[in-house]
Amino acid sequence: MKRRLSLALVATLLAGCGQQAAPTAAPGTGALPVDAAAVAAERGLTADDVYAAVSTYQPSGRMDDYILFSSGGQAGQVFVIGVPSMRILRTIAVFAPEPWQGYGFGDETTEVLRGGDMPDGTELNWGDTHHPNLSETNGEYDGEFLFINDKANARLAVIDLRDFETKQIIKNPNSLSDHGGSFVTPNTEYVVEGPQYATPIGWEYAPVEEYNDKYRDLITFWKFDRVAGRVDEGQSFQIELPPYWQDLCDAGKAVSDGWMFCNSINTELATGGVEDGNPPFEAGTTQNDTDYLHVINWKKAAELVAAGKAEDINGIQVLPLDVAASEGVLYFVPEPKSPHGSDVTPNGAYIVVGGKLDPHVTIYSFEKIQTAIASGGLETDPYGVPVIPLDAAKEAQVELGLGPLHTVYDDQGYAYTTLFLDSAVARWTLGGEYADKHPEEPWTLVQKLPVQYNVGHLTAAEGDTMSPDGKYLVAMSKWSIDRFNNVGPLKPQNFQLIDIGNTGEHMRVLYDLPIGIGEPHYAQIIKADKLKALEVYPEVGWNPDTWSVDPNAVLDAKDARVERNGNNVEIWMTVIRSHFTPERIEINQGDHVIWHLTNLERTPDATHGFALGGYNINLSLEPGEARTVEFDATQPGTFIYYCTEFCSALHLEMLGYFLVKP
Ligand code: K7E
Ligand code: CUA
Repeated sequence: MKRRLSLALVATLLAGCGQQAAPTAAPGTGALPVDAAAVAAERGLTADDVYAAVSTYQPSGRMDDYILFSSGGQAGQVFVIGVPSMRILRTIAVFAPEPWQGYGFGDETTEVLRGGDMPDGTELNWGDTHHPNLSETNGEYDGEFLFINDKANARLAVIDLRDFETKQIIKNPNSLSDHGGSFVTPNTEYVVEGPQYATPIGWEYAPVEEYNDKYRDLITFWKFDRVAGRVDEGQSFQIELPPYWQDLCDAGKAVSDGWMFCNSINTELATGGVEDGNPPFEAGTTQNDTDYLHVINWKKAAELVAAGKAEDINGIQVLPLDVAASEGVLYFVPEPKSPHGSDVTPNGAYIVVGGKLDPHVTIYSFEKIQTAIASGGLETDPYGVPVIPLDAAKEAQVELGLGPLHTVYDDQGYAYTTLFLDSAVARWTLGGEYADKHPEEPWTLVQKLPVQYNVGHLTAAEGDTMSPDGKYLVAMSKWSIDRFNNVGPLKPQNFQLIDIGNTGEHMRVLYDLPIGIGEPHYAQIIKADKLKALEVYPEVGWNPDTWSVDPNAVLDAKDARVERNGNNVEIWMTVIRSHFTPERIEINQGDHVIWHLTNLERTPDATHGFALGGYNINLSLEPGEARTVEFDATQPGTFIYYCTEFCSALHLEMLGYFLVKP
C-alpha cells in the first residue's frame, strides 16, 4: 500500500532517532510529491538512513559545497570528489600514463611524465601517491595549486588548478624514498618532501653494515615559484637527517610559522636481515619506547643555505647534519611509540602525534619547545642533535584507544584522530585557547565512532587550515570487507563521509564511497567556491604548458597544411566538430613527423580525442587546446586517426587516413 508522504511523516521518521528538529517546508512546497516514507519502509531504511540520505543527496544539476582531492595511492593519480554527495568528478593523471586525458601518449604531457624519470633515463610509469596538499596563502587553502608525492621513487608533482592538469614532475636527485610530503608552508614558500626509508645520499651503493655512517635521510624544501607555477629547483634545498625514517611532517603556522614537525619510526637504526639472524624489521624498529619528533627551523635553514653553509650535491644545496644540529636548525623530542602522524593545530600552538603502538596521542606545546631550546643545556643524540626532554615539551596526553594515527580539526575546538586497530574515529577536546569553544573538559575523549575498517587518514573540511569549517569529515579506510558487493579477493578501499557539524552531540556515518582503484592515503577538502577552474582554455591555440598561445597553433582551418623538408614532415591540423583538416596525410616510411593539432572549439565540454592506431598515440584536445606530437614513421601501411570523444552526431565520421609509403 502506498501512502503520500507528508513533511510531518518525514519529521516523525527523523524524530525516531532522536536527532534534529523536523525539516520545515519551504514556502509553497507543501507535501512532498513522492511517497518517500513508503519507499523508505519498503527498502527497510531507518530514520538514521533517511537522515543520511537527505544530508548527502544532490538533485541533478546541484553542485557540491566542497571538493575533496584524494591521493590515488599506487595507481599514481589524484581523485576529485564532491562533498557531501561523494560523486567522483574526475581523476587527474600524475605519475602514470592515462588515456582518457591523453596523458603520456605522445604529446607534451609525455615530457611532463618523463621529467620524473631516473637520472640514467630509466622510465618510471607509476607512482605511489600518498599526500596531496593544496597551496596556501596565510595558512588558508587558496585553490591555485595541488602538490602530491610519490613514495616509491621520491618524486614531487605540481598540478595547476586552473585546468586540473599536472605541469611538473621532479625526481629528487638525492633520495629514493619519501613520505612526509607534499606539505606546504603557510604561504607555499616551500613544498616540503619529507623522507622515509634511508639510503646513502644519491642512493649510491653502500653495504647495509655501514648503515649508521653512510645511510641518511633528507628533507627537501622545494622552492615554489607561484608566478611560474613551477618548483624552482635552483632555489630549493635539503637538510641531511639521521637515518631514523622520518614519516609524516606538518608545517608550523602563526606562532610556529617557520618551523616544521616530523615524526620518525626507526631511531633503533634497525636494518632488517632476518635471514642473517637479526630481528625482522617490524621487531627491530619497535624496540624503543620512544622515537624522535623532529623539530626543524626551516627559516633558519634557508638563511644558512643562503650564507653558503650548504654543499651542492647532484645539483641541489644540502645542509649537512652537523651544521643543522649545531646551528639551531634541528631538535628532537621523544615521542611514544613508533608513531604515525604529526599534525599542527589550526592556531599553530600545538603539535599532535599519534602513538600507533601507544593508546595516546601526545600533544606538544610549541611554546614549551621554545622555552626548552632557550634554556639550553640539552643532551644530544649520537648524531649530535639536541634532545628536548618529553616532559619539558609535553602539554598533554589523551588516551584514545588502539592504533592512533592521524589527526584533523574542526571549528569547535575538537580534534579527530583515526584509530587503526580499533577501526574508529575518536573525537576529543583541545585545551588552551580552544577550551572555551566546547562544553567538555580540555584534553578528553568525547566520542568514538566505528568506521569500516582499518582506517588510515581522515580529512575534514578545510581541516588543515588556520580556520577549519567542521561540518564534514571523511574517514579513509583500508579495508571494506563486507560493505559492498563482492568483486573478488581484491576489494575496494572505503571512504566514509561523517557528519561532524549538524548533529551537535555525536558524529555519524552518512555515506560509503568505494574506491576501486589505488589505495588513497590522504586527502584534503576545500570550499568549492575557492576553485576557479576554466571552462575552456582562454584563447584558441592555447598551450597548457606554456600557458600562452602556441606558436604552432592553427587558428583557422584554411591555414591547415603539410610541409616537407627533407625527411621531416610537419603537419598543422585543425580539429572541430566533426572533422580533422587535413583528412589525408601521405608520407614515406622513415619520415620524422611533427604533428601540431589545434582544437578550434569555444564550447565548454567540446573535447575531441586524437587516436593514431598502431602508433601508441592518443591525445585529448580540450576546447581551445593546442598540442604537438613528434614521432618517426617506422611502420609502413595504411593507418587511421580518429576522434575518441563522441562529440557530435557525425563523430563516427571524424577521422582521417595516415598513409605511410614503404
Ligand atoms: Cu598511509 Cu600518510 Cu602515507 Cu598514514 S600514510 S595511513
Ligand atoms: Cu570529435 Cu568525436
